[in-house]
Amino acid sequence: MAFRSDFIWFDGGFIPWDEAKVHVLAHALHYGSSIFEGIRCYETTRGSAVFRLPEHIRRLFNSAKVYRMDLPFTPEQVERAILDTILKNQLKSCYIRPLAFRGYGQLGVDPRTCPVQLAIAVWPWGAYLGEEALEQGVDAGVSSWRRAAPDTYPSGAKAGGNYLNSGLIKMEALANGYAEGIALDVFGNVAEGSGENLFLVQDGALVTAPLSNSVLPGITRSSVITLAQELGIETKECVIPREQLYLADELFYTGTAAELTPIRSVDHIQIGSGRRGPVTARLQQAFFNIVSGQVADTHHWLTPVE
Ligand code: PPE
Repeated sequence: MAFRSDFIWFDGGFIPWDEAKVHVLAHALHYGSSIFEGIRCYETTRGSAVFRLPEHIRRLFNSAKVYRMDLPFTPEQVERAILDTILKNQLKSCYIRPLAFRGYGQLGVDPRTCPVQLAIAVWPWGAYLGEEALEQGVDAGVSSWRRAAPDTYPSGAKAGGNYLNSGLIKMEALANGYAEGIALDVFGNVAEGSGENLFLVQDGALVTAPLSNSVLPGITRSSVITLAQELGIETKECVIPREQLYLADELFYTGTAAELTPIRSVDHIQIGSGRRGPVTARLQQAFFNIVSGQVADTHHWLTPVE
């Protein structure tokens, strides 16, 4: 389906999709001063529901706090606006993109006099790396571009500017024939994909990089850790040297857009059996069972749209 819907929520009200425009001198266009979220709304057996909405809103406000950005709405207002935007566009399932940015005011690096604006768009978005990737897995390559050092662009804040780096990683991966890249951190240890966290399965245990290795505190990441613990799978957050990627039994990406996508090769080296492994399959199943409403939402991860 097309990348659009009918209405965008912009600074407190709805406007038609095609009218959601900004001035070319908006601060964010020049200096990357935006923060955003990516959220999914699923069609469950009991109606549409948003996955981990309060956690995404909290991360949005956390990103704003890091960048000293005062959002002109409360978390409750943003939550209501997101649900209203889904309803207004009459979508049963969709991707949700709240975006806050420094708008048109004074130009120059100091953003303090620029108004902070907030927009919410929703549109249908299928499998991020392709429908068959969820089953077959994707080919990935370690990027020559590193994630930013912790004291440069903080990876704990989901800021627009961070995605200049993600774009370099993604474009290089595609140019090299991979579906996605894997970025190392400034010390050469494994960080994450251009828009996904990364998990290894090694000797039955689940391993992912700690937040100190330049990764986004992914909400899918935290959900997968919870699900693994419930399934009795040992989980560890520890520093992952590059070669451990090749030696893993299973590898997969997690993210709101990517959900749980297996990785079948890294740098043309086959991972495990070269197809989705059993631990990945179990976790995928547990995840999709919840977001489809097929099992009870015991974690209270779903916010009904109506
Ligand atoms: N790392 C990065 C760099 C990242 O952008 C995402 C989400 C994640 C990890 C996973 O976080 P979470 O969604 O909370 O599990 N990437 C978003 C944007 C993707 C895009 O192409 O735009 C997303 O998945 O919504």
